[in-house]
Amino acid sequence: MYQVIGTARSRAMRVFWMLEELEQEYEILEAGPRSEAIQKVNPSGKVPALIVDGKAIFDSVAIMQFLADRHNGLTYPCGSLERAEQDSFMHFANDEMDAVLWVATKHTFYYPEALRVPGIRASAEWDFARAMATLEARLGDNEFVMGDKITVPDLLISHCAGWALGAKFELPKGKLGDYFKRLRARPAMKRALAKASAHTQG
Ligand SMILES: N[C@@H](CCC(=O)N[C@@H](CS)C(=O)NCC(=O)O)C(=O)O
Repeated sequence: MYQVIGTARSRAMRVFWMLEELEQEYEILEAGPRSEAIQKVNPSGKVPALIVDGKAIFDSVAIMQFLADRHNGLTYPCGSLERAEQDSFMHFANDEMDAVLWVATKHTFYYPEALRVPGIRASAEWDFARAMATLEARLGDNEFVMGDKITVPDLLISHCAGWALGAKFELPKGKLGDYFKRLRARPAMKRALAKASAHTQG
């Protein structure tokens, strides 16, 4: 059985969701960033980590793609043109959404106060709005970013959109708003949330 180190309020949520989509069993080892449990397996102290066959894999995106490849779900095969496009959406989400939100988060409460630059928030909102315009154009009338088939970047994008909402960034309405709602309504997402929350409550 897979083990995931992390919490629902971290990027580990992406991994729980992916495991639910793939209908894989997993155990949550609840531990936060910089905790002793994560530092034992990941020198950076960042969550999540996936423990598989005694080996720890880090980085939520690497973990999600590994699981998709291993269980042949939510992905196109390596070397296909579709996979190249799918990967480009992964990089888009990481560069234009995750990185922007992470900078804003660090300057809001994560860094020691002396290092926080409040003005960063305005530039992050500007970058995020541009990312939303790009995504809207790339999504078009599709159900998912790759068309009819849900793939790994949909989960990543949706997780970032939830993060943005929590951080009070403006999220578009219309087709993109519907796309976000569609993803968050997925039964696998709800199962992941219920399992992670039940875990947190003990
Ligand atoms: N690219 C990594 C980022 C991991 C990351 O930054 N995780 C946060 C929690 S969501 C963390 O552990 N931060 C601790 C730190 O930066 O010190 C991933 O996607 O897993």
